Amino acid sequence: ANQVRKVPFRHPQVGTFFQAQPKLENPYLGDGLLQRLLRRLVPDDEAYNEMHHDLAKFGERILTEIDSLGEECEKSPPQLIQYDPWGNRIDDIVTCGAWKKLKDISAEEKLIALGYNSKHGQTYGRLHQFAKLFMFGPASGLFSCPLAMTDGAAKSIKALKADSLKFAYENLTSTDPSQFWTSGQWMTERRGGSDVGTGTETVAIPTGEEGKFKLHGYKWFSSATDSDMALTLARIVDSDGVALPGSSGLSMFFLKTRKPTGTLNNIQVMKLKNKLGTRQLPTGELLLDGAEAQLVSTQGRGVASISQMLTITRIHNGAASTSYMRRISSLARDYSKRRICFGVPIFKYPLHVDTLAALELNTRACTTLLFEVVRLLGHTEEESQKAEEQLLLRLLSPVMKLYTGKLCVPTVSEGIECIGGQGYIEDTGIPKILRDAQVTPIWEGTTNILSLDVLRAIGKSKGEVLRVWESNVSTRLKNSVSSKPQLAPVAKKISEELVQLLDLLQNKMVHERSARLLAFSLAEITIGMLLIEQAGGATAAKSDVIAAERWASQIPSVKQRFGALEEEKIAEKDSSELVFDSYSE
Ligand code: UCC
Ligand code: FAD
Repeated sequence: ANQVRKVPFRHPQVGTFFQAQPKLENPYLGDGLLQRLLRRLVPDDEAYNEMHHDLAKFGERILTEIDSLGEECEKSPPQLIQYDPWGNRIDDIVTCGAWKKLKDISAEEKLIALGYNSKHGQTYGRLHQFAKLFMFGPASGLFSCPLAMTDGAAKSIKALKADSLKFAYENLTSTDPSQFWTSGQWMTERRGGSDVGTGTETVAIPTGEEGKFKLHGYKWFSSATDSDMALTLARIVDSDGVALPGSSGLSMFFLKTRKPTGTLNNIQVMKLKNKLGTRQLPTGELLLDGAEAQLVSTQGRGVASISQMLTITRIHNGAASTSYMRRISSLARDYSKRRICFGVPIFKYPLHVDTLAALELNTRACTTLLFEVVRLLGHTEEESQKAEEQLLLRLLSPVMKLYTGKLCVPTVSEGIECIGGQGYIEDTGIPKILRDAQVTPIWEGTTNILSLDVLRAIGKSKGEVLRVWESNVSTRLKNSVSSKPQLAPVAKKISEELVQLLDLLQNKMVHERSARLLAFSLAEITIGMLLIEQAGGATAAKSDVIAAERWASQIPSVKQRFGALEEEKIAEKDSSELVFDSYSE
């Protein structure tokens, strides 16, 4: 009767219960779809086994080494030291040790080289490379960003076939950390990032030496400001100091960021930007004050030339967007096994599992679209490349970038909610996923700009690209149904959507205002076909069939999507009325 009950929360005790921490999975071994997809896309056993072992090993390295380096980059963001103690302007961008180590790891793990030198061919090389990048993304402390631009620069320089740039190509694709270079891509200026033709004020003044210029201008956004080189745009001025306006006045230039002495190449880093996310990444404003540069495009073909680079960086962007979805889905499913609410682990609640399934479906959808574009990239780089695949790559790379970028933000947000209040706590490392995801629909072309790019691709091919797309999707749907007749109803739904979309296009119901709707429909129909193909393939799991069925039943129909615009229910003037109600300039 005199017993004293133990009081668990009496000072200094804080109770005996501690929150369950979601465990990071090996991003390869924990991703069944990725494994099955690669097995199907790489039929050669020897090549596949080599890739499989490398990816499993790399997954382990991410768990044991890389992920914590990425965390350190978030905790120790880059700093700009503009002056030394003696008053000299130095513009030193100080990055943490982990950032430098991630650069070394990128070379050692061949994160760029795999896309250029693979003994099993280009398609295999690109698939292997992007599987690694996809795993690396959320762990990389945003080193994925300089890698994207490095890959884009390597591809552009390779295409130029210029002896004078061979050394740069070799550095960009090197596997030796001491030789490995990264590249910047400086397009955006104060006046505009979408409208580069009007926005570019940078001028290029000939030095008198063949192909050599001095650049003067202000680059408003430069990520990876610590890179070794950059490709950039400027306007060549003639002897009267006059330059052509607009896009046709732009040319592409190569420059090294530092002189042989190690000082900056007449470049001043004016500031590092204070950003919502991507805080690990040194994004600066640069004043080019006579930076020495080499003209590397035909004069006036700057935009068309840098577009090669954009195709690559946009594919990397899709890999990053999708990788954020995979990371949050993986953490959320693990958490569901550990977190107990109302007496049972939350995975026991069908409502919660439906929520997780929606995350998983979005992730799978984007994964299949990403690897389709990667496969096409590899094919178009093979010697036997086909014009049709070139067209498909041109259409589907902006579609994939915009769709994955758009979907990753709500998907990551929902995934964070699945981890409850802990998902919102900064030092869990989880909130940064949402911050970093939010940039992917913005940089490398916003959703609207890329939707317009889809119209540009269709217009430039005079519609041929759509004919090729239609025939490709239809044939692959038929093949999947032949190998697994159970898929016939799902394939029928996707075929019907395809027909509806082509009808709209034929009747010219697609115009600038509906460019987004078109791009989303193209993405969702293509994904429908890809999920069905995966479900009908030799490596299919039961969950692949479920994913295909769910996708087909949940995507909005083309009719629903375009209906309102088509019937003029959304009049242009009404949108303005809605937006600018009570607004005064
Ligand atoms: O944001 C940036 C870096 C961020 C960091 C890297 C992250 C990577 C992912 C990391 C993951 C973590 S760099 C800045 C990115 N900036 C953009 O993406 C620009 C967005 N704006 C556009 O894309 C616009 O549509 C423009 C600039 C291309 C529009 O320019 P124009 O001059 O008005 O366009 P035109 O006149 O229609 O096209 C000029 C030529 C045409 O060729 P020709 O003359 O032969 O007819 C076009 O067909 O360029 C061609 N062209 C293309 N070709 C234009 N776009 C493309 C394209 N996408 N592919 C092929
Ligand atoms: P704007 O062009 O001003 O767009 C504003 C809005 O208008 C957008 O929603 C857009 O979709 C819409 N819009 C514009 N035109 C149209 C149209 N015709 N029809 C319909 N809608 C339209 N750039 C580089 O060159 N190099 C870099 O390394 C780099 N790094 C970056 C890093 C970060 C963190 C960020 C945030 C940006 C970076 N950028 C970089 C810039 C980036 O590419 C641009 O911000 C982006 O392309 C958008 O351009 P903008 O900011 O000028 O937006």
